[in-house]
Amino acid sequence: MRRRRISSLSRSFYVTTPIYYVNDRPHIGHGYCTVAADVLSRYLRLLGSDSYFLTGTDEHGSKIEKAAEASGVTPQQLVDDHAQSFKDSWKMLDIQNDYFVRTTDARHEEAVKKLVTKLHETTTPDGKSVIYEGEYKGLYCIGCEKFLTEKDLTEDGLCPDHLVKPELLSEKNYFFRLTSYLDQVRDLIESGKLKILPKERKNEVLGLLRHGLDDFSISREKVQWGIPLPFDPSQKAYVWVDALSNYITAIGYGDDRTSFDRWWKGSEIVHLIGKDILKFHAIFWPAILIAAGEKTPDTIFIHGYFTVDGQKMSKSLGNVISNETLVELFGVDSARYLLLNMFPFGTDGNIRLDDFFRKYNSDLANDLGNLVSRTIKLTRGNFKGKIPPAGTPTDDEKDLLQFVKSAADRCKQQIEAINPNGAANAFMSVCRELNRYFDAQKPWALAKEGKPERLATVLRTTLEGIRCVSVMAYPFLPEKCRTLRETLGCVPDPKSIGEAESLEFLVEGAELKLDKALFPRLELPDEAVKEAVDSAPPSDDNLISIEDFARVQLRVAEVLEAEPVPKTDKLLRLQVAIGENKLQIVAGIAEHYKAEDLIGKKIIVVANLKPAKLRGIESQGMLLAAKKGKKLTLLTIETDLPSGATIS
Ligand code: ME8
Repeated sequence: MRRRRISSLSRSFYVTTPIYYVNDRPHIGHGYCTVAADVLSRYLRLLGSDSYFLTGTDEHGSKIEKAAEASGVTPQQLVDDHAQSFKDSWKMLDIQNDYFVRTTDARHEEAVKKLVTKLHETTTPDGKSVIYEGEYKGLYCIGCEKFLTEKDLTEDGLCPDHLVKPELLSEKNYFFRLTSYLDQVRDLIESGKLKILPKERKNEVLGLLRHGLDDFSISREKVQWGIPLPFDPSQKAYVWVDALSNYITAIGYGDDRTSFDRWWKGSEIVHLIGKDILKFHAIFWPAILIAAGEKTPDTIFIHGYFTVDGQKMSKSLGNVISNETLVELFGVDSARYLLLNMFPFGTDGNIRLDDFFRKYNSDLANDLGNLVSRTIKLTRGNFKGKIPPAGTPTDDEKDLLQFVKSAADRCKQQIEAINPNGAANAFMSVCRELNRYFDAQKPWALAKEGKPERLATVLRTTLEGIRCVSVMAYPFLPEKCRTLRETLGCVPDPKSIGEAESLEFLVEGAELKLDKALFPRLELPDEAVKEAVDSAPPSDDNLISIEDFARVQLRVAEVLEAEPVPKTDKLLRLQVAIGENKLQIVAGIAEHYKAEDLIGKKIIVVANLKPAKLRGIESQGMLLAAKKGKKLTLLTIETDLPSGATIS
């Protein structure tokens, strides 16, 4: 049977991430959704579609007001600084968003005013005003920026997400008549006109709708840092109304009709979000759009959540992994690949840094990187590093071609189903199949047996297969694929997935230029988890008080003895004197200092740490060192202060 060609999608897509709260610093949870949107958008282009990719920051509301006050800066200073850290993080991860929206942009603020004015002037199908004035009494969680009911709270009366007591609020608010639109929203979702994926999430939303929802407040009276309502400037737009509107204000709602018509009305709208904000996106947002007379989104995909070592990532637990950490450890492309491929896109997953190392080594260093190295090595050894002729294909080559084509087809289907992880599995399966083919054909034996024609076919076919991988993997690993393609003498950026449908593309005689391993194997560092978590940047709610800090006893200590801990490359055992007392410290510094060079040095230690065992040896303190990437320097005291002196 002839396989069908991969049809090009030739459609237009509008792909968005949530806009992230700027009171936080970017971490791998934000990185996860943003890299997914980037991969999706790049893939859609490879499949022949247009794509517009939006991300940005959510910058208004009481949360920001409070964070700014706590840091002694103005809200504007805080949001400018934090928005920049999101932009920097996305640049570092090679994210190619088409626009970065900030809710404090004048353009966004003006468009939000137009939207709420429009809603204010509109009546519901049953003739009531969409916006009406009311009195709100209820519990409000600033962390969530939402009202909670008694049933939402934990047994101790706390917000289940932030574990803080919500505030009791009573104020004049404007309300959106959600109840008049719930039937229409349910019809949209039930009919599949608005797809909520994965389908368990669709059921969850339908469950919420069955349960019934109330009208919701769209303004706040006591908040200063927000967009004033044009029809009552004493009230500020509720952050969620302000935030959800970003999806239309960023592409020209109210100020650029051509762009708005093209990307909102004329495109398939795909919102990627986490489960925490499902109700706002799947119910409130479509209802607002229906009321405003605008098209509703086509797809809302709810991706899974990372937990770290079994716990929710949270600043207060100190287990937040930053995007920088991942890039420092693995490089940009591998960080992108790893973020998206630890578990399926629609399910939650627990991660540990050492799982990232294992995945890197098995997929990238081994299945892809090693395949490339050994193919190039044999080509160098037998054909002076030049791409050999294809020769006559046997059934083995024809089967391989079918495998590659069906993998490219699978990539397309997975992207249409918004499953980047499925597309990655498809191209990794090609790597594994190429390895199987290579091992079965034994090109090293063909070389020994003096069969240059067959050897040429096997190497050429493997190189062509690697080129196909460089197309399918390109949205995940753009820089590495460019390098790989240049090595193979191809244009760096593949134009279309169609290039992965053929095993006859390379130019015979072109010289292979790769001179170093694409994905060198990485050692799994013992302390990776700890270091990575420690390097998360400080943020507003992991600040500690002076009293907390005063409990830590920092003292000058003199190193009396130092020796390597047997059977490890990293640990040294030190005996230090702190005045009259002695402490034993086991420290992971053997790669940076020789034991004998430490004797006599005055260092700084935490002297009141609970003892812990490392490799069976008790460690009674901790020494202070400065660390960046692989470089580590102990903090030492160069004056004549005696050991035992306190640091304050
Ligand atoms: O909710 N695992 O912003 P936010 C995976 N401003 N994804 C995670 C994650 C984790 N551990 N933590 C966060 C807001 N995310 C609002 C959105 S949109 C109009 C307004 C991702 O900074 C996930 O996509 O709390 C989640 O939905 C988003 O970050 C929440 O970001």
